Amino acid sequence: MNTINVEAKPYEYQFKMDETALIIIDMQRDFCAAGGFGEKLGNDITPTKEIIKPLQQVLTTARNNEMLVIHTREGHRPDLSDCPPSKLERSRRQGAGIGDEGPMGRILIRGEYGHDIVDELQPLEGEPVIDKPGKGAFYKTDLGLILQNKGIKNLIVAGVTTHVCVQTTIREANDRGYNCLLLEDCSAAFDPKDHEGSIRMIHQQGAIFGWTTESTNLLKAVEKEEN
Ligand code: TIU
Repeated sequence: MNTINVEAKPYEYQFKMDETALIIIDMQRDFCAAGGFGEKLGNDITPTKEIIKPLQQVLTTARNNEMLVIHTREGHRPDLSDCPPSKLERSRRQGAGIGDEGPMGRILIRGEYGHDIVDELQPLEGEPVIDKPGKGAFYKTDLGLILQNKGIKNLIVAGVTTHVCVQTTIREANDRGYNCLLLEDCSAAFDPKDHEGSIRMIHQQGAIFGWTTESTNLLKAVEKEEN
């Protein structure tokens, strides 16, 4: 397989299609729709909704090129037995009680409508969906095992929110030896300042945690390879 070169910060990101996974973090209704966890925490969900369209384009390109696509969802068992009491207590104090009834079902609970991925980015059959109890996608999941078994070395990362689950996952991946590329316009935080700060933290000091770029740069690089 040929090496694909993507214009990125702080310098060019290189990957081979068969050694790379697109990982889409927590594009759940609970973070992108009214009445979900994100909104109940006191946030404006406009930024998380806005990335659905560009992310759809990246997802289509990844699928067309047979890149491994992995989806994650943050959430808990209906009996909350996998939810740390400290997390539960803080969510309740903030008015976004995990497990409370909302307009899309119980908040952040597996199997509920609000916990699932938005219609536009629904996984295809066979694409791994990682259900995670924490912010990081590696913590208490089989993500690492799947990546290892599939010979993955690079992660192209998108989703929500940039400063919470996306950044936590990139930090976890970095320590495990993966080269991560964050798609800036396919990830979002509720407050743009948190989004911008995360981008800077990731690519600073010579890609201390990884690289960042706009999705158009990725699509351009892949298109060049296709021709
Ligand atoms: N609160 C917030 O910004 N995010 C989360 O709680 N979870 C994820 O980022 N998925």
